[in-house]
Amino acid sequence: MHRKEDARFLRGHGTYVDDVTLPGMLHGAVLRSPYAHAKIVSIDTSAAEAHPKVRAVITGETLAGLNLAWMPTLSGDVQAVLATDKVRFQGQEVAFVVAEDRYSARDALELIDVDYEALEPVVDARKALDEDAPVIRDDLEGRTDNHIFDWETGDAARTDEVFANAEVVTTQDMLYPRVHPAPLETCGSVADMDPITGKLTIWTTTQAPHAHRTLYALVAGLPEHKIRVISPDIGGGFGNKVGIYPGYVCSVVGSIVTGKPVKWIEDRSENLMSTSFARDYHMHGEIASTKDGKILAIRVKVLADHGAFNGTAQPTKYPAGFFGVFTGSYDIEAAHASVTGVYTNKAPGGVAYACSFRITEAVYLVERLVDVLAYDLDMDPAQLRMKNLLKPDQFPYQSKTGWEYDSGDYPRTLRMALDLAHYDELRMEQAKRRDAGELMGIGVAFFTEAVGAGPRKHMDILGLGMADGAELRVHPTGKAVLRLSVQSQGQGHETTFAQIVAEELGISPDDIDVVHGDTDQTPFGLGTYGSRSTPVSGAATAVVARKVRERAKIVASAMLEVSPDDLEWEKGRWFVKGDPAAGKSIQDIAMAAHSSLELPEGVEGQLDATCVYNPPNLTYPFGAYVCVVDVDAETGQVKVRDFVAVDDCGVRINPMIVEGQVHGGLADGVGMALMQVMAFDEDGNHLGGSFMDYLLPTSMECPSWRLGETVTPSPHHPIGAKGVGESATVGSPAAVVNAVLDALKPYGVRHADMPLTPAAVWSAAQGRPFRT
Ligand code: MCN
Ligand code: CUN
Repeated sequence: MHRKEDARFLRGHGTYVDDVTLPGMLHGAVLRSPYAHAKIVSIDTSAAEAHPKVRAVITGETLAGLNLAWMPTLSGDVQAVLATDKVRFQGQEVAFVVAEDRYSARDALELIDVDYEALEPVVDARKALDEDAPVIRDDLEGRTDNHIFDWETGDAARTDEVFANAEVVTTQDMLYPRVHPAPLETCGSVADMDPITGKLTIWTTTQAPHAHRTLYALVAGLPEHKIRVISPDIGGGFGNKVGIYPGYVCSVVGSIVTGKPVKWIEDRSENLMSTSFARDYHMHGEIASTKDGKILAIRVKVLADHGAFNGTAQPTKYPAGFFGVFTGSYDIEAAHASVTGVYTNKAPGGVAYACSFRITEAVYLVERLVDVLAYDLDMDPAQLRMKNLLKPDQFPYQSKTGWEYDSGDYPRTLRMALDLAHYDELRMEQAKRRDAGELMGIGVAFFTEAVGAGPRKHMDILGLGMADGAELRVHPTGKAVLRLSVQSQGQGHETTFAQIVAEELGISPDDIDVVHGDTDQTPFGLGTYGSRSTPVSGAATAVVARKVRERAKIVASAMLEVSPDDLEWEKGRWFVKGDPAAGKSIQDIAMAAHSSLELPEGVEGQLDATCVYNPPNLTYPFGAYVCVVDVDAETGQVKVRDFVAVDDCGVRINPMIVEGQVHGGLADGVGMALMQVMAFDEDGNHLGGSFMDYLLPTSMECPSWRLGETVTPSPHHPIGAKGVGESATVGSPAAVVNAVLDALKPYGVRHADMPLTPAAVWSAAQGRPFRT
């Protein structure tokens, strides 16, 4: 089925936040810090205030008077809305100007005079815990260092024991660099505080409207029913739109102060410099095995750069997200990881970008380690994986770090990927090319994700349990409206969620409207990230549709004057067992449910139903990827020649949308592996503030993806579906990097960090003799 939303998106009729225009609306602009670390000595706003079109200039001091200078982050830290004491990263918000138009607001920023006293910045996370490192968070009481948290998982003693007795131990340091989700639409908001009703309406780029509303209520002290958060069409989120940014809060304060609606929209540089980055994990990995390649244990130490405020979004109990799944898809004896988080003078964030809560980092780590082990053992990396993959009869599988993988048939999926790629022929071709001095590489990666957070007894964000609501109303004529707590940023929810209802009730998807992204119109729930919409809200949708079906059964039994027990369901109608002609369609039943038909005692009319779904477990999608690259030895340029991706996300609701999700994620992977990085100079200046420097992949860098699929339903999900929105971003970087390093094998290069730009590839090969 084609996407219902395409009718408006492809014709340019979407409504994004920047399309919202209200009568009398004013425009805001943010003054940002040019320093990574500096004391604010004074701020003089008088010249800006004198600008004829300026209506208000807001500083940290203004906010402090309202008790709004600091706001809570999603990780229980606090973050400056506008700096009061000092600035802690380049691009940090210092003042907010509200003017009659966007140009005047921007012009007035230049009239604000801020006197800074530069401080030494902490740029390298590896130096953040040095004795003499400047303390970034001196706002926090009793702070004498830049340490945020230590977290560990697995069994350290058992792991050490296995390592001590192992025949082979291989270690590798690797960096998963800082990257940015960079959605096409930047972040923004339009805040409208109605001075008469006292109701605040905020149109904003958010993946989690209900969670945002509750946070605004807690921060601003406004009652929740006086706040309406509307997330209209979103031009890509990729995790960038999970958190609350200072600009959103400033637009609200701007509206309160001026009594007019205030719009604030970031430009590209602001988006890249100040909003949620992703990754930035310095990882030390060790893998133990037998001489013939049976993997025994994995041991990991991570240093996590969280920037100036700990703003990562993840369930409370998991400061390193779901990095705990770093044992990957393998049957091992023991595992242990420790993660230390530190503050640096960089923008906060830390989870965003199709990561499934740090599973991207975990998969990259284990898939690089396996390849490094293959290199050391001189084994074929595909065979090494096949030898160690979990077997179908091991599911549900209890991992050594406490996760329960719900279902899988890994060997079948890997075999399919290798067959589709013609793996054996590729290896023969590679041998020939090497003889001719050419660099060709074949990279394999296998991943398992844990998505659909999550069971309420284990998971919450800022104390809010991770369940989601769904509400289904069936109108008298048999058309329906489904109301959801999750929000689509381009994933096609209006189509796929209508399809779930259609499948359960036999109503055409065209007759089912999906409403989301408006807290006044939808039930509470924690929103869209970590590919949780299908695992959680998709389940809620199936359950609510089944409730409607059961109500329809009672109405049908009254219509047909038989006992409900004598009725049988076939898609779209209830009929009398043994008499298929005697039946009622769901449309007839809907009309009867609203009519004067006499229903049994205690049965209400209408067919509407609601559900709150608390998932019993996460879902565990998986996949096998094969990437083929050609590398130009003289320039270091990498060309991705072929990419085969076999994904298993359980039952697929809309295969076309699933493929689109996979295509997008594969492009992300090529981008991260080969070109994307947020770099900083030694003063903490951000070097990737535009798309001239921060490189996104285009169709030129991407091959024509070749996809395959296996279907292993989730046993605990009502329709057997698992999430897929982030799978390819999680699984593909390792495949690309493994391919490039496989190409460089003749030079004896074992590892090189992303991004593998031509310069990085060329340097890695320099000064090393080529050996076939
Ligand atoms: N789907 C399906 N069958 C399945 C699983 C999913 O048909 N077995 C469909 C779903 O119904 C949905 C889509 O595939 O329409 C993605 O579903 P799901 O895996 O549940 O992920 P979410 O809807 O929760 O989307 C979030 C996920 C995340 S966290 C990021 S980051 C990301 C991603 O989706 N951001 C995206 N994909 C994106 N795609 C676009 N176009 N834009 C983004 O910002
Ligand atoms: Cu981590 S990016 Mo998505 O979960 O919104």
